[in-house]
Amino acid sequence: MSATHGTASPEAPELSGDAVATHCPYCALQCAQTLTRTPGARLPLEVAGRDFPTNRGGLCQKGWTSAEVLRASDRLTTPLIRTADGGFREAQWDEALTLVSSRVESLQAENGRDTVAVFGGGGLTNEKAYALGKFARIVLRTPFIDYNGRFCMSSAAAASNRAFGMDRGLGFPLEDLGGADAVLILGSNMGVTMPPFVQHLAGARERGGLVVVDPRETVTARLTHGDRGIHLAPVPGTDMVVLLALTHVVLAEGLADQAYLRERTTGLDAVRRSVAQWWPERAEAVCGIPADELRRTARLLAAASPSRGGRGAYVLTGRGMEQMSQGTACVSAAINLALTLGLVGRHGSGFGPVTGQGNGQGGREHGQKSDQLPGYRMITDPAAREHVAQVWGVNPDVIPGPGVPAVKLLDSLGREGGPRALFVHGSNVVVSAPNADAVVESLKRLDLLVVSDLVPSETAMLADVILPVTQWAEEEGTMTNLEGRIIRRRKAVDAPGQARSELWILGELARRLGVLGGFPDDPRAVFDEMARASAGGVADYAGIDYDRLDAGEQIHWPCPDARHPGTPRVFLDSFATPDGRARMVAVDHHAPADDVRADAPIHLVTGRVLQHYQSGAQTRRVDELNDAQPAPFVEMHPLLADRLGLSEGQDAILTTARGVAVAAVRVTESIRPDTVFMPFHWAGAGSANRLTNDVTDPISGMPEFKVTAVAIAPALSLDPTIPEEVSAP
Ligand SMILES: Nc1nc2c(c(=O)[nH]1)N[C@H]1C(S)=C(S)[C@@H](COP(=O)(O)OP(=O)(O)OC[C@H]3O[C@@H](n4cnc5c(=O)[nH]c(N)nc54)[C@H](O)[C@@H]3O)O[C@H]1N2
Ligand SMILES: Nc1nc2c(c(=O)[nH]1)N[C@H]1C(S)=C(S)[C@@H](COP(=O)(O)OP(=O)(O)OC[C@H]3O[C@@H](n4cnc5c(=O)[nH]c(N)nc54)[C@H](O)[C@@H]3O)O[C@H]1N2
Ligand code: SF4
Ligand SMILES: [Mo]
Repeated sequence: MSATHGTASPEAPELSGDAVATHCPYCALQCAQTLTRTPGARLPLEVAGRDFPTNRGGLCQKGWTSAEVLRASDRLTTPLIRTADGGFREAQWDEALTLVSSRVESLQAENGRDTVAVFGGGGLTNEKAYALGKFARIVLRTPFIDYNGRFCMSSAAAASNRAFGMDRGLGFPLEDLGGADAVLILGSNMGVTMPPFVQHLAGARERGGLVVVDPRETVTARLTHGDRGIHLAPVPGTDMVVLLALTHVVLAEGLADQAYLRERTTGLDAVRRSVAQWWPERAEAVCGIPADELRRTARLLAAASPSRGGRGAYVLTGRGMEQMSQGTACVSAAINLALTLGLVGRHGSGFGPVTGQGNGQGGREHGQKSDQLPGYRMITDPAAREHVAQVWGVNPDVIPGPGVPAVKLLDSLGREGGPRALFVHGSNVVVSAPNADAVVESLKRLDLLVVSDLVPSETAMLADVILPVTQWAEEEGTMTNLEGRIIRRRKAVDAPGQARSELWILGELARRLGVLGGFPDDPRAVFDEMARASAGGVADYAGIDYDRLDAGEQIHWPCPDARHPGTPRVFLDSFATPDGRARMVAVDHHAPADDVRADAPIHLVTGRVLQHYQSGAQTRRVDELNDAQPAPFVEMHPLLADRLGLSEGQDAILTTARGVAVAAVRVTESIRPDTVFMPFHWAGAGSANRLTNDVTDPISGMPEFKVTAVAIAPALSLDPTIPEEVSAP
């Protein structure tokens, strides 16, 4: 029987004996997949899309080809230990783990417990993320843990927390979007980064209400063509000004939802004052969008809002406006607009950031963040420490205080007083962290680098010890998707060689470091403990267990007890703030930290292409994806290419205050002539993060990935100061 017929529920479909219902290994849409075992075939599994509320059976090219990564030709299948000549040799688990634990013990004896740091990832299952946070706090007893979610959701999370007292990503099921008259999308290119998401925009498009804000005319922006909506292409880094102007128009033209603002929010007066100076003509001078377009957009959104008789409107944010040194403030400005229109905590309308990584939501709830304990609790809160310590069976004093956010952590490695050892689980920072050349230097300063991965990523290749782990179809667990919906990842095949789950690895290391018990390798047991640790917290999973999920229940947190159905829509009654009201926070604009100037006159923005995922560690190992997008490139407008003397396919040298990169030119009219775009999926000479700025948002710690000033020249005029590695790509 097919998964889409009969009485089967979306999470417990009736499948044949050889088929397993699970979800895609990659992004936060977590499209549902059916994996069918294919004994004897080249790949152990066949992948098909499965009907589910988020993807409705659809998958993107990465999802279709995901089984290839299971059999990547250089898949890690045995622990590897660095040799004196700089290579690696194969080792048994016992030798590798004992080496790691004895090195950790001696480094900690010499320098103190906080000489060891941990870097996690938003791709880890909830169970692994929880175990990793617990391992850092009560086995290593170090405050220094953070993770790649800092690069991803930190600004959105910080702004949601301060406005709503809770960060649940989208506070509503994706399907709700379909009923709205308008959807405003700022800095997300989901047509490329989450293709099946686009189905949910059909309603707004039909009614001419899709608004996309992006300096490029992306696949997503093109969805507005043909009277489907509006594309606004601001100067990079000026979304704040767009939002201040839209809010200005809503207030000035009497389009705000005054009753909602009175009953459900605080802080309007300060916001009103802060937007007063951003009348559309003034905004136009900064963001480059004609004042009339700003007015038209504000009126379109207002007409869709429930207070003006519309069917509803949504405001969605993506990394394009969040990965800024003013990222948190930008998201606050988006929230202020949504609140002014009376959209949040209401059926059929809403606000939300579009979470990125597979478990980007769950990964930020269970203790990988430097200042956080499970259940989205703060590590500085005595009651939270007490509760979690009791679940962990330790004295609260054992739990260290807050550490530092990712960029600062990476920079501190091996420096005076900084950590001398690092465990990496689920991130390829050599490619994905800002100012990547400096990150490589940081990693080289370490006395001990231990990387757990599926493949020999660029970061793993710098390690002293590499530990091979299971992936996706080889393990059980849970993920929390972009809607805060908890879903099951299920095992379909055995892992090759000696690859082991990191739940097992962490337990073995704990034992060797003298902590007996508390680190089971059974994901169900870990989930149950995590649920108890989260009980009473903001992200409350206490009422969820594998039995409920396996019976097909669709549960969104918070879910405080076993009879609770979960909370698909948050804030319908009140916000999670002390007074139940949403807090509007007045914000103002500042230019990017590294803004265009005479010797770097062009805006460099970075992002993604369809075929590659993040640092490319997984997707660069899939032939079909690699053939489609084989190499780094820089996208530019024909006018700019002309001015720079560059043509299609020619190599350009890009120089910023951090570094130099070389990439092939792609000429396209779909980008502003003052801006170039580079995807960040590659290592080496064309690695975008050699160029990006590691300045961070003061509140969230988010780096300014999305905008920096760059100088560009044809690769012919090679400067002798350019490193050889770059000049000979
Ligand atoms: N194919 C693919 N899909 C993915 C991923 C992947 O690596 N590859 N990663 C997943 C993850 S972790 C994430 S976080 C999401 C990210 O998903 P998105 O946020 O959709 O992805 P990006 O391409 O990083 O950025 C989106 C857009 O921001 C625009 N942008 C740049 N500067 C600005 C600006 O100043 N203002 C505005 N408004 N826009 C700007 C870029 O032109 C780009 O089109 O994708 C997820 N899905
Ligand atoms: N210039 C620029 N840089 C960016 C961004 C941008 O837009 N522009 N976006 C940022 C964003 S939003 C993100 S999310 C980051 C992501 O960048 P990274 O943190 O580098 O993410 P991935 O490439 O997904 O790396 C995951 C690694 O973990 C491995 N892995 C997968 N599953 C597991 C597992 O279960 N356990 C273990 N131990 N390993 C596993 C994979 O093989 C891979 O090597 O990049 C950021 N960097
Ligand atoms: S959109 Fe995301 S979850 Fe869906 S198939 Fe593509 S990568 Fe996988
Ligand atoms: Mo991300």
